[in-house]
Amino acid sequence: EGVGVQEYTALKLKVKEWPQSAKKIVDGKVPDGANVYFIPATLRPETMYGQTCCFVGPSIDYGVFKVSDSDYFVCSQRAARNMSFQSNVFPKWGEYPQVASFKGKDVIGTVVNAPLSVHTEGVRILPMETVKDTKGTAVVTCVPSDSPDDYATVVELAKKADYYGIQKEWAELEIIPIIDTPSYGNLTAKKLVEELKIQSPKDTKKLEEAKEKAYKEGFYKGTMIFGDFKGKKVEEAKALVRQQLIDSGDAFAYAE
Ligand code: A2H
Repeated sequence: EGVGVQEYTALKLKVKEWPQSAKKIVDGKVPDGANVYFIPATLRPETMYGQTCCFVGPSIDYGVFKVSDSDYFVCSQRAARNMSFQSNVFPKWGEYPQVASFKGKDVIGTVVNAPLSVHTEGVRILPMETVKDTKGTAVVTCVPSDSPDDYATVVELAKKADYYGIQKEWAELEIIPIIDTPSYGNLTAKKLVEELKIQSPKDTKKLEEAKEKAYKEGFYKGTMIFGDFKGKKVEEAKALVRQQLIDSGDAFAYAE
């Protein structure tokens, strides 16, 4: 935002199962047996234990980009281009071969594996109307315990599952406490959404306030109560979880 660089952690969520309707997107374009990953960009890698789904913008254009013979990434074309000028993703500088394209709404219901998430059975790709295609990768992983936007969105999706064309239970995976904070307890986002009486993901002004409060409180005063760095301050755990994800090959640095 503004001047300076945003240092994201780009996470690799491997597709386990495409819905029938999405199979044609990759059929004949991605070789059988190759891995396809949705790539959300996050500023809160220490919260990845609590992923319950992953969001795409339903009307946003996405691409499938070839990284190697065995690995393909899903993100916005803008993000793929940016990645091609960072040395850690594509083999050739400035090249980001695109093999397929689709709209977010075409892949709703896809099951992906979310690294570190307690939901090891996989999580669903779901729609989020407020995803912007002008920042990050236009893929947003959902951590409703700590992100007010994510919490408000899963509540909305479960409430109007039919309208969004999803199964209600896809939006209702268990939300586990990951970080304890002095002011908002261990489900910071839920607490703030309720306290500020946020009714929907479209309450943008209140959500902005909630986001600000959650971020400050979580980052500066939070303590990990889950995972390998349980007991450590969030300020310290953030870099440790990020490095662990990068070392295991489940994430990479992405800046813009
Ligand atoms: B964060 P910044 Cl737990 N459109 O990750 C909308 N939101 C986007 C996005 C896009 N194109 N790309 C990334 N984001 C979200 C975790 C998280 C995040 C938690 C708490 C707060 C939080 C789980 N979602 O962000 O505008 C992503 O959600 C609040 C700032 O580039 C990413 O980190 O500063 C964050 O917004 C990036 O926001």
